[in-house]
Parts: sequence; structure tokens; C-alpha cells
Amino acid sequence: HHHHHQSVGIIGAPFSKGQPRGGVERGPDLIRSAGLLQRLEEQGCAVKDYGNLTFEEVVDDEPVGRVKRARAVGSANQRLSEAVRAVKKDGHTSVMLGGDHSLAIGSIHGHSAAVGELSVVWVDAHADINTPLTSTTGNIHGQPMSYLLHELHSKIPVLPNFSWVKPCVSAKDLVYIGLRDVDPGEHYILKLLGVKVFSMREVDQLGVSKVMEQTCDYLSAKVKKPIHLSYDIDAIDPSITPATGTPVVGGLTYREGVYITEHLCQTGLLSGVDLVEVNPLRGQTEAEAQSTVSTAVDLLLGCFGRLREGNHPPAYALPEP
Ligand code: B3U
Ligand code: MN
Ligand code: MN
Repeated sequence: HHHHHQSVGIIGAPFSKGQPRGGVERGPDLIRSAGLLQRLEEQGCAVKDYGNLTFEEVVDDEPVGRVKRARAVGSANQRLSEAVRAVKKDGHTSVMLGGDHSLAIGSIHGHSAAVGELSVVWVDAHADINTPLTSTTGNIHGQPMSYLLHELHSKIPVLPNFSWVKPCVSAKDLVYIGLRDVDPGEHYILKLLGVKVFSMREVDQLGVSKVMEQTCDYLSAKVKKPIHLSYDIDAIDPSITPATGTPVVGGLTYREGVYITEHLCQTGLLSGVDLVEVNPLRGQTEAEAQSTVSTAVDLLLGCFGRLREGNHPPAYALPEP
């Protein structure tokens, strides 16, 4: 296997209006404070921090049908899409620090606008594929994939500030890992479209190494497309990452979670990454928030070459006595 010294472009997206709980907008600054940039540099990455996006204040953002805060989410994601596109045009692997998972709309849209067709690996307890009409909560962080899939285009109603969103992902180019809380409408969609799913049941049955082997075989069966990894921290078991809005028991272990990033790194195809749903206010204690943030950092380090066996710079030489 090979070693990649990639250049990484980091975008902070301190945005929480795709769901009802405050605190998730603190994710980007917390993940930076835990040393992400320095540690990426120490492992040989060139890092450019594009800073945090700012989002327009939307007044009178009344629900549209059941969908909550559509105008704010649409507008924030339009900005994010432009930002990710610019990072990709600058030649970096994009890293979007959320924020809630509604931000995957802009991140994947902008990534695809810059590089063309993508493979998407979605690591999450949830499928986040409700349409605005199947959603029972109205929270857009449970819906992002529905806006992005070509196959669901005719099922998406018009929403304010969403007219810029063009579907850009094919169902055959999407793989889910870690699912364990899927709504009936979402399950119907996954079966209807024949989406490849490794739920926690398949992780149990196959083990994470076979899951990753099969994920990559499946995605590169015809052509190798750049990979977008959208990592929801709630995919990991809440005993390790409790500080998140909608924790679900029975999740990935720390080691399984990191293995996924190591494997995708070694494909050499990782082109964009989201790390979302870290919410320090949802931890019961400071230690719970800290273990959630430090796990988020470790997942990102795994995406960019960190190996548990250890690493050394290519020019390392033994000191002579
Ligand atoms: N499927 C539910 C719950 C949910 C989705 N994503 C999260 N929670 N984090 C929904 O709201 O669509
Ligand atoms: Mn999610
Ligand atoms: Mn989730």
C-alpha cells in the first residue's frame, strides 16, 4: 500500500438549522481547538484553513409543509456549495466541519460541481434520505440525500432557496455504512432504488474489513470515481461519541470507525470529507464532549494517512552516534 501526502482544504460550517438542537454550530471551532490542523501537518499534509462560513440571517422562515427552516438551510448550503467548489478548484481534498448533516447538500453539490460524478460513502446511524414529504420530523438533516439523488428528483417539491440544488449523485454510486435507525419511508426508498447498505447487521455479520472491501469493490466496479465521505459522528457508538443530537445505541466501535477512514484513505480516491453532528451541549459532562471531539479528530486523521502501526516522514534518517 502507498502513502499519500495530500493537501487538505478545511471549511468550517457553524450551522445548526437543519435540526432543532443548539450547540452543533460549535463543532468546527472545537475540532480545530483539539489540534486538527497541527496534527494533519505533523503527519505530512499541507493544510489550508479557509475559516468559518458565515450565514445569512433569515427572518420569517415559516415551515413549508412539514419542512422546517427551509430558507435558512437552502441559503447556507448555497454558500457552502460555492466554498467547497472553490476548495476543490484550488486542488485540495475538501474537509467540511459541521454543523448538522443538512450541510451535506451543499458539500456534495459543490464537490460534484468541481470534479464531476462522485462515489458517496455515507457513514451514519441514519439514512438521511427522507424526502420533504416522507419526513415525519421536518428536520432537513434527515433529508439531504433525497435532494442529491437523480432518482428522487421527481419526488422533491419546490422549496424556497433550494432552486440552485441540482441532483448530482446516482443511487448506484452511494453506499451506506452503520445504519440502525431507518424510517419506513426511507427503507422503502433504499429498497426501491437498490441502494447498497451495510447496516450494523452487516457490520456484525461480515466484520468491518469485508464491509470496506465490498464497499470499494462495489463502487469501483466500472470506473473509479472520486469519493465523497460523509461521516456523521453518530455512526459511532454513543458510549464513545455521546455528544451528538440523536445518539442511537448499537453503533460502530472506535476501531471500526477508524478502520473505515484508513481503508478509504488507502484507495487514493478520497476527494471530499464531511464530519458532522458533533454537539458539545449534548454531552452530560465535559469528558463526554471531549471524547466525542477527539474521536472526530482521529477519524479525520485516518482519512489523511494516519496509521495505527505508526508513521514516519519519507526523509526520516536514523541519528548517527
Ligand atoms: N430519520 C429521522 C431522525 C434523524 C435523521 N437524522 C438524524 N435523526 N440525526 C428524521 O428526522 O428524518
Ligand atoms: Mn446524518
Ligand atoms: Mn445520524
